[in-house]
Amino acid sequence: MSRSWGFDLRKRPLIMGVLNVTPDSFSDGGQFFSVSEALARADQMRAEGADIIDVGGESTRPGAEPVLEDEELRRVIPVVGDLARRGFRVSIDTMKPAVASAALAAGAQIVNDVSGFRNPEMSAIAARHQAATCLMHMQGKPRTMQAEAEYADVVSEVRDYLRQQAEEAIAAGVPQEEIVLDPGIGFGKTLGHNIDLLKAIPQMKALGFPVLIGVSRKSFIGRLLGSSADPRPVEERLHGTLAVQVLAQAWGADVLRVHDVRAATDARAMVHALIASEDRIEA
Ligand code: HH2
Repeated sequence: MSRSWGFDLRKRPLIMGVLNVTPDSFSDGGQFFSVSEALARADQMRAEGADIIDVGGESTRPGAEPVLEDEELRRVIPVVGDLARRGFRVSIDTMKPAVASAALAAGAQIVNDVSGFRNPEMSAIAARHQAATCLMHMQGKPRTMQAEAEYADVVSEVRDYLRQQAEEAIAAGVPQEEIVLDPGIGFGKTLGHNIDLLKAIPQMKALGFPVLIGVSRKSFIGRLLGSSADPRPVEERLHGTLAVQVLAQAWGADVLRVHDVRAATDARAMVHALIASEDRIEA
């Protein structure tokens, strides 16, 4: 299979289902930590309509401790290999070149790097495999990023960073038509920054690349539904998540990264039916 995002000609956003093979992810840590639990979860997400499964072995939640390379490999490679053999479109969520490389060799199609290829080895690996990529903006590192969330103009800083990372990746030989950009909602951003970036999806798209948005169950939703001191718990953020995903789709997001696949595909279908042009509906 070619290494591509496989964009839908009907122009609906792709749904990327989150598969965290971790003990400590912020909303589902420990739930899919064994290979068999992870595979069962992937099967369920595919049955619910996920277009891509995003496999991650290191939590990037604020404050998370880094995971050693061997441990990350041990968590994700058996899962990636099994899913790829069974025809899933798999993305590998990692910042580590060795993990990206092993996952691509095991059949992953897409490298999803929350640091946006800060490590130039990532571009070299993606170029060697001619892989599809998601380049995300993150300020700082997960362990400390929320303490460092400061920008003069968040939209232009994030946009300039993404443009620069995309240019560097292309210069290194990463296929341009397979690059997707992501403003990195919740990664070194305050509540206000997240809102500004979501409203700026059309400006991000103006860079000429598809845009991925990941808001599922994130803390800014908990804080908007409750308060900063008393946020809505993570398992009660689905309705808020869907509202944001609906708007992101209407504003032009091309990929939505979600935990609740059935809810997301239903919402996607409704938005598509209501706002798509007629030729798209018939396509
Ligand atoms: N968010 C998370 C992880 N990876 N990748 C992209 N491209 N965009 C995102 O917004 C994004 C991402 C964080 O969510 P989750 O995987 O559920 O949590 P954790 O990092 O704790 O495993």
